[in-house]
Amino acid sequence: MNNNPARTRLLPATLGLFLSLVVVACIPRVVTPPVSSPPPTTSPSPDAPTVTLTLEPSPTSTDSPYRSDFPDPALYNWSPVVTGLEQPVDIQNAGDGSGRLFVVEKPGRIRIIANWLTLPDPFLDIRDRVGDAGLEQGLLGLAFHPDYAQNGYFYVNYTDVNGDTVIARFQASPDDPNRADPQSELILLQVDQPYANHNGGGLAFGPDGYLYIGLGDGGSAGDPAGNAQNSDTYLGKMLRLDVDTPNAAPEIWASGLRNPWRFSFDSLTGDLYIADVGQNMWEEINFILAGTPGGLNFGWDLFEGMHPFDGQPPAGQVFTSPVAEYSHTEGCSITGGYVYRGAELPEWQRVYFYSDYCTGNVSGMIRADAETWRSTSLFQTGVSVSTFGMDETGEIYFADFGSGMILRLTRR
Ligand SMILES: [Ca+2]
Ligand SMILES: [Ca+2]
Repeated sequence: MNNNPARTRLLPATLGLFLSLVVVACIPRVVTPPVSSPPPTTSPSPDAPTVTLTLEPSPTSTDSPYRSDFPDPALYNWSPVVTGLEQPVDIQNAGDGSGRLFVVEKPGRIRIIANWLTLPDPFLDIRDRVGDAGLEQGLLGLAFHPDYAQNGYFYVNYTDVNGDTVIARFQASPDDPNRADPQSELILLQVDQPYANHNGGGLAFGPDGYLYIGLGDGGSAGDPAGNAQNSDTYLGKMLRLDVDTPNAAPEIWASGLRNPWRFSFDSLTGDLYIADVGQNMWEEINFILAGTPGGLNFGWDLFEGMHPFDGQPPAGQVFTSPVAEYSHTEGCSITGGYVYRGAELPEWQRVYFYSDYCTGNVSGMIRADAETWRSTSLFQTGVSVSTFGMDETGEIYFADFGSGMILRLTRR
């Protein structure tokens, strides 16, 4: 797979815990829009996606983005919070001061954890319109409007009974903060899915107030239709949507993605981390510094991770390479997480947590300096880590898909 040893130094999985995997991104890191981006159009429609090249707000933090090492993981536990949820795939908070966690169950419900207990009645139940036959199908993502406490709006990403992607808004009940009306659905976007897999599924509001939507390449294997590099489809893209303007069309924010399974914004800096699931050999993490214009191309399917995959890149086209990758000797399906920004474990500040669904290893990634990222395996959980989540105070959690358990990082 054309692994260039000058670019990466990969350690075999048998070396076990606590050995650093150092990945230095030497392929030119791109902070300008690709030269071959199509120009923005003035009449966006779902069939003619637009590419937006506006500048994001610059980060306001003066905190250093760098750190040189990790805390000793032996001093920490992942402590069970609740168990018994059904196929949890997302964990979110409403940002409304309630302290609740909202867990997305793949078959089509959202459950509430309050005071360390799962409430018996779901927050939302839309199993009647969710198709979840495939492993990668179902109710997949949730994001709360930044003004949720005032307007009660939240957004979901699911595959419907036809297997197609739906992005929809719902509203919490004005009478009961623990219930939302399934009939309040307002569909904002539908995207045809040619295959059952690679539906992406993540949602997150960016520091610009837009809703970001992660979509996979449509599925099968090897992106047979070339969707991720085709600017005429939303498949294989990161979209962003102005949800506060009625009938606004989504914009293509970034392209060249295979199946982004969990992306998140650093809650302090606004930096964006996108974990993209690999095909045959390489799992990857992409990083976009806050303030970077849209229009980046992350390479799939011309590249898998940092390695050529299928076809010759067009002359003049520039690609943004991942800041970290690992091979299928160490896992098989990345689960992206969050940069820790909580208060209880300040020694974990600036560490980005991620995992691998197949191995259950929870890893951390840090920026050692402007050019160097460092990753290390931290915890061997032995379970299927389907998603991470953060509560309102920035403490970090993950979900075990198999047992339906939610666990929280705590000091021993
Ligand atoms: Ca699909
Ligand atoms: Ca890539």
